[in-house]
Amino acid sequence: MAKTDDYLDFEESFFGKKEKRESRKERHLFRSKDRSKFKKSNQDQFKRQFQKTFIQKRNLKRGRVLEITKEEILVSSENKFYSCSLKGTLKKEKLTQKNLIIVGDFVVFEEENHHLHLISHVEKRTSFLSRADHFSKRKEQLLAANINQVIIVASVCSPSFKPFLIDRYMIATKKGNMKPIIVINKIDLLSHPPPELQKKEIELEKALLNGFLEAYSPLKIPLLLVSNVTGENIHKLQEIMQKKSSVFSGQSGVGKSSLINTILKTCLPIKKVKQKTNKGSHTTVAAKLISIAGKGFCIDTPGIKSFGMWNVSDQEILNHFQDFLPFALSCKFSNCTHVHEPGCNVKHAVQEKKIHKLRYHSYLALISDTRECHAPYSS
Ligand SMILES: Nc1nc2c(ncn2[C@@H]2O[C@H](COP(=O)(O)OP(=O)(O)OP(=O)(O)O)[C@@H](O)[C@H]2O)c(=O)[nH]1
Ligand SMILES: [Mg+2]
Ligand SMILES: [Zn+2]
Repeated sequence: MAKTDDYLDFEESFFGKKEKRESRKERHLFRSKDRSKFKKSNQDQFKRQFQKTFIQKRNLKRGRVLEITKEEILVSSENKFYSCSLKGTLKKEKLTQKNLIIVGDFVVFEEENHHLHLISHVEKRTSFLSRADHFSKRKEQLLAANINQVIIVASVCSPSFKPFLIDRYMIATKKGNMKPIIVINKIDLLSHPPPELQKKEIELEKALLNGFLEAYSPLKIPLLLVSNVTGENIHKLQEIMQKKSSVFSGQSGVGKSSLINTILKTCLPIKKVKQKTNKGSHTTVAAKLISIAGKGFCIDTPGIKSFGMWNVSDQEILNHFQDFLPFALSCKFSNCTHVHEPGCNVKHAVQEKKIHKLRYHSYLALISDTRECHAPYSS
């Protein structure tokens, strides 16, 4: 959306499409009051000032969504909390998105009565994390908004390490305009395994992790091996989170809430991984925004069953695999997809161990998913 459309969008939330003329009148009046300040070249400043005046004049409030439950949307504004719901006109706009509003959104709301507040406008997001909805693959499900970085949490042994899930997260992270940070938790289990884990399983996990480190360390993506039990590298994660907004995302049971509890001294509920299935218990049920003592934010999210990428093209997947590029230049066909074509130099580089096989297998899995209409990778 063009920058100048931002405030038109804002006005439309309040006036509706039919009353555009009224909103235009109001905007012109506002501009004419101080021509010197708002030159055409300074649309951003104009938009902010117009919005501020509009909010004050109508007794509206601006705040940030902290939590969304079945009962309410909890919004914080100037250190106070408000229980809100969505205004009817907004709900009608549901098109391809499963949810119109998400934790981290900046919203404008109005008081309907003492207990009820109605959200009439959701501000344009600077960044967002989304995936294809688990049930209806044709809908986009937003997970969090207006954040700097995604802490992609995985674990070893319990639940077992799933390297392929990480590329999916990284693609969604970059598409949503954020930075990925990979955190592999429960590293203590490799040196001090519980009795229920067999030696063979531990060896397999170690080999998988070593392969992953070999393949992904050269990519220069921040990557931490941590343990919430021994405290290994927790201070490094804490440093990364300072003065930033981060969203913790990953499978159920990998220890997202546990890590947040340790770092931010919160009391988020946590639950054991089910021994029978080696899967998490889906303990966190709703995303929650927590402030870091005035120096940033952190969002805890429910563990996901699957992460289907939303609206990602083959080219976007290929762009993610920058390490293929030097080899792809020498493929026989310039439009080689590196899947089935003869004379593919990428495949040759995999055989020669110049591209790590884990990277190539991850690429193949992602490409095959886009062919199957964004089918997700299930745990
Ligand atoms: N051994 C070990 N266990 C851990 C570690 N971190 C967390 N756990 C345990 O893992 C289990 C699951 O932790 P949670 O924090 O509830 O996991 P979660 O990712 O928030 O799970 P959902 O809310 O279901 O998405 C708990 O029993 C924790 O005590 C760790 O570093 N090492
Ligand atoms: Mg949790
Ligand atoms: Zn090729």
